[in-house]
Amino acid sequence: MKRTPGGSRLHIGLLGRRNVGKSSLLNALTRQTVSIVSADAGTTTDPVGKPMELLPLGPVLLVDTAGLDDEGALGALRVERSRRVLDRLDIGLVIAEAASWGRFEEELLDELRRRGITAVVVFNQCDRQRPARELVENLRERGLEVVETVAPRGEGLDALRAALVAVAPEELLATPTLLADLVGPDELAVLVVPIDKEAPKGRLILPQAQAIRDLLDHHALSLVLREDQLRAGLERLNRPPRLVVTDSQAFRQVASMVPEEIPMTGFSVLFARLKGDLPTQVAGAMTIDGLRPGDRVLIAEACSHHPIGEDIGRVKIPRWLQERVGGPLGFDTVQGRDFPADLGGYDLVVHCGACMWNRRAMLTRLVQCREQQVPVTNYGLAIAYALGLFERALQPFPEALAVYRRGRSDTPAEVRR
Ligand SMILES: Nc1nc2c(ncn2[C@@H]2O[C@H](COP(=O)(O)OP(=O)(O)OP(=O)(O)O)[C@@H](O)[C@H]2O)c(=O)[nH]1
Ligand code: SF4
Ligand SMILES: [Mg+2]
Repeated sequence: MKRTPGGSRLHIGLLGRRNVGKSSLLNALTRQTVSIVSADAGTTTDPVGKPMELLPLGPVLLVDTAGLDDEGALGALRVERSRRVLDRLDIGLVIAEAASWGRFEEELLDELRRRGITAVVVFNQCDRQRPARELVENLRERGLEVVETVAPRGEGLDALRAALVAVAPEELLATPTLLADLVGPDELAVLVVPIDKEAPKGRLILPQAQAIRDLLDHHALSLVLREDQLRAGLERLNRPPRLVVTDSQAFRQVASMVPEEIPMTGFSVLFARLKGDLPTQVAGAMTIDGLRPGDRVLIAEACSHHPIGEDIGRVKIPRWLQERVGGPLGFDTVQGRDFPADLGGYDLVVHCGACMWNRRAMLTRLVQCREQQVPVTNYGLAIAYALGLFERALQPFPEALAVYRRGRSDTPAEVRR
């Protein structure tokens, strides 16, 4: 796992009465036995912190606590220790059984509000009893996220992740840089910008402009050139650039000119990291191998533009994917907010880099895909995969590369191409 200082992890507390399933929920979220679970009330006696990567949010610290309704002298001590956990929480999951929701939970919600901790209500044990509709509506009217789970079966966890994305503070969702961290101060990035008929007249598109600005902000150097100038541009340098970034449409051409030892990637791969969640979208791209002629692909763009000529979403990506699959696929294209609520008919979603959006909007889409078990990737990743340049495009991102290599070693050879 990525080393992230504790301070920049989102701290999420699992709170509630004894025996509601706090520890079961922690274990389900981490897919490990972190906390002991038992039918005896008061099993967890001390707060247990578990750092983890909670996709698609990123690094979090989950803190299991003792039941806050514990009794007796020893119980009071446990409660006190668990209460201290509140001092460092960003989000408190108020976990309850539907049948026993009452004053205790309402007071806990009040306390969280007073302390400025965002609350999410989790009704666990929903296999036994689901909460009354009026109660859920009442909580939602108060602006609370409400989810229903069955922790031992892992049910409702996607909804819980979605609720966490919805309430997570903006600054925790914002990744600080687009690419400057891959380059370093006073080091050089070469940006390859094709000027073809799809390029808007007289200006750069937003991802290119943002990349240049990010490099300037972080005192890195940039050399911006067209793909037909790349060879000459590289020859003039007295030392290799730290990174070459290309428009994904020119991947093949650029990869053939950039020596293997120079890390190379695409603008939209950078955006998968910045706005979305790179590992999820890497895993999504890898499902291209499982596509068969006749399967359906949703191409989604976050903003609307008039398609011109060999439009990337409408012409190039369909062509490259079909070449890879070896037969026709069905494509639908949506723009802006016209993303279908029901993704049931799709085998893959290929999303644009969402440069116009904040990260939360993109993460919400990723969660939506995940909930409906539809793999999702983005333009650059899909193109790199379809063209057989995936490892090359992931070279600057060791974690994503590890996801890819693990996935490959888990995939039987006959499914791979
Ligand atoms: N049927 C059902 N049982 C559950 C569910 N979640 C937890 N349990 C069971 O409820 C009991 C208590 O679960 P724990 O996870 O230990 O509950 P806890 O809130 O951590 O309890 P304390 O640590 O004692 O405060 C165990 O027997 C679990 O197997 C659920 O969703 N459905
Ligand atoms: S939001 Fe998407 S479609 Fe719009 S310019 Fe950015 S990457 Fe392209
Ligand atoms: Mg417990």
